[in-house]
Amino acid sequence: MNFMSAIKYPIGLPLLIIMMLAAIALPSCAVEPSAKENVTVGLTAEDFAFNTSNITVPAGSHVTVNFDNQDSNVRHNLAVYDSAAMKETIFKGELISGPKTIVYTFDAPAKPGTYHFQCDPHASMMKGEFIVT
Ligand SMILES: [Cu+2]
Repeated sequence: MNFMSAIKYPIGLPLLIIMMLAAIALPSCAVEPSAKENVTVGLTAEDFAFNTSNITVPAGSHVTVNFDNQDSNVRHNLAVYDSAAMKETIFKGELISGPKTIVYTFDAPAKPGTYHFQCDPHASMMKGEFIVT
């Protein structure tokens, strides 16, 4: 063993360990999803009706819904399901009694498609398409 290899080894081993750790850590950083798109939607409930019959958001976006319930002493909410059959719940907002506003936040489905939104207590009257593009 010459002088140089005796010197290199104690320096080289920690460096090798650092490089191995970096190799393990870096790919997991690389697959992190890019920053979510933020979307803000206004939704009003008045006279047992929503002010819109469709809400469109980008796939996987972070959705903020400014919900305004204008019906005095009536509880409304926003809930999003895979379909009107409600097999899969995407988001179920807290019921609020009007007149009151609430801010709901949730993530849109990653898969584009036409989903369903409604007010849970009045689903037959208050409903629409939740479209993910
Ligand atoms: Cu309602």
